[in-house]
Amino acid sequence: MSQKVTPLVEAAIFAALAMVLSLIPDFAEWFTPSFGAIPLVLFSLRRGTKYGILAGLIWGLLHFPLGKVYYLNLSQVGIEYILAFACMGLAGFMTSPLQKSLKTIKKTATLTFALLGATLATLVRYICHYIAGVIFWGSYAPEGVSAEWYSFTVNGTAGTLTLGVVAIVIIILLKTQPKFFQPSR
Ligand code: 218
Repeated sequence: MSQKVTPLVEAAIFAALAMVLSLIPDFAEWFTPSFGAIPLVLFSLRRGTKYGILAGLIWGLLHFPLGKVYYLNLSQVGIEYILAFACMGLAGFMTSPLQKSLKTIKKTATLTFALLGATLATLVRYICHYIAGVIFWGSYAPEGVSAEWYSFTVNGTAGTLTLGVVAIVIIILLKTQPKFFQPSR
């Protein structure tokens, strides 16, 4: 396959994988971690920000034909299903330092860069959900709870749990398959 299409094909595959994991039911309502973030962050670390954002966009857009969008209004959907998912590609900021440190067998540096990328991506995504939560989801807050605090607890918990599951998989993959982060073409 031509060198240019390989990362594109991978972007489509990893976006599809992310979407399949997004079909896991929300067992803890909005507190549920986003399992789809696992393949998306791994792919972004492997291929960088440009392809990561592309895969994030595809993942977000796949929610529409599958009828998995929680729709309140257009701006909310734009923030939460396009912007927020695209932001997951920001893990790719760490691709170059990660790949350099993998060449030098610096284990701690390698792990730090990978986890930094995962943290950046998850943080920025859940800041989008926090903002959307304050503006659009405030009426769902329990009696006496402010929109800000409600959105912070809900999206803070979901974001932290998401980063947790992503971190576990990154640690395992760096130990067992470090070559995943060093594509040969
Ligand atoms: C307080 C609150 N409740 C619900 C939402 C909506 N939300 C949160 C997280 C992730 C997603 C994308 C689909 O998984 C959505 C729509 C919110 N932002 N804030």
